[in-house]
Amino acid sequence: MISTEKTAITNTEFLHETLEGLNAEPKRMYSKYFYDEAGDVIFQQIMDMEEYYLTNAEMEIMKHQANEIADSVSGDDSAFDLIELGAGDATKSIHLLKALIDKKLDFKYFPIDISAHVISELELNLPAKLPALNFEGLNGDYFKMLKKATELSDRKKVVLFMGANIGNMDIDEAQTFCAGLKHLLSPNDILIIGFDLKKNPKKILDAYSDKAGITRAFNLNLLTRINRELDGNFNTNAFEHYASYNPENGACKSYLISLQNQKVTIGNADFHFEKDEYILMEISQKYSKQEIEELANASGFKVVQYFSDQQHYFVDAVWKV
Ligand code: AVI
Repeated sequence: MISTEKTAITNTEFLHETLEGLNAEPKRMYSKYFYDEAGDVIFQQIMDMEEYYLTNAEMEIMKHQANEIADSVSGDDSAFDLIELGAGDATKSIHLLKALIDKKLDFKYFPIDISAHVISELELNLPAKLPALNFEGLNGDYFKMLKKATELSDRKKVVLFMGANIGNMDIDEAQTFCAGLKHLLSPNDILIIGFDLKKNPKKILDAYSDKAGITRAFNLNLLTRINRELDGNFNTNAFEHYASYNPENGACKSYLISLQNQKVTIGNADFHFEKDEYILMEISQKYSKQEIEELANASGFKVVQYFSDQQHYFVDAVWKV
C-alpha cells in the first residue's frame, strides 16, 4: 500500500510496515514516513528548488485564477464549508480564501492536518492574515476529520486536496481514496484535486533527481529515521538514490540502490541486500487529462473544470459528485 492518506503514525505501524516492506520482493518502503522533523525541512527545500516546478505551477494557478476558482466552487449555493486535506501552512489556498472573502461568500474553512503543530500554527497565523475568515482547524486523519466536518453541518462541502499528493498513490490506490471521499460527500459537493501532468520526461526526471542532491537526502533521511526510531543500522553511504520516469504509464519512481552486498539489522530482524538491489521508495504518478477524467468517473465524480498554469505543467481539477 502506498498512501499519502494521512493517519496518525505510531511506531508500531512504522515498524510493522517497514518490516513488511523489506520482506517483500522487491523491497519497498512507504513515502508517508519521509515526513519526520528533518524530512519536513528537506521537503521545504525541495519545494524551493529550481527543478521542482510543481509548487510554482500550482501557486501560479492559485494566485492568478483564485477568482474563477471561487466562482466555480461556490456556484449558486449561498453557504458552504471549505475543507482542505493536508492544509500545511495554507500558502497556496490563502489566495482562494481571500477571493471567497472578497466575494462576501458565506463559508467556513476547515483545514485538516495530521500534525497538531500545523493546526496550532494556522490558528495562530490565519486570523492576522485574514481577519474576516471563519475557520476551525481539525487535527487528525483525513477521512475521520472529513466525516466529523460532515457531521458538524449539512451545508454543501467543497474539499481541497492540493499539491499533487494524489500522485503519491498508484492509480488503483488513488481510485480507492477518491471513492472513499465520494462516500462521505453528497450530490453537488465539490472536490478539487491538484494533479501533476505528463510532460517532457526530462523535465519530470530533473524534478526528482536534482543536481544538489536534495531529493537524495530526502530519501536517505528515511533510513536515518529507521535507525533512530526502529533501532536500525543502515549505512546511508552504502545506498545511492536513483529516480526514473516512464512516459508510457506516467509513473515517476524513486529508488535507493544498495552499493554492496550488505546486511542491515532493524531491532532483531536481519535483511540481506545484494549489490545493486533496489528499494522502491516513492511513486509520484503523473496524469493526462484523459486519465484524470477516467479517475473521476471511476470514483463517482464528474469533471467540471480544469485550472492550469500557463505552461500546462499542472492542473487543479474541479470535480462534482
Ligand atoms: C508530496 N509529494 C507530492 C511530492 C511529490 O512530488 O511526489 C514528494 C516529493 N518527493 C520527491 N520530491 C517531492
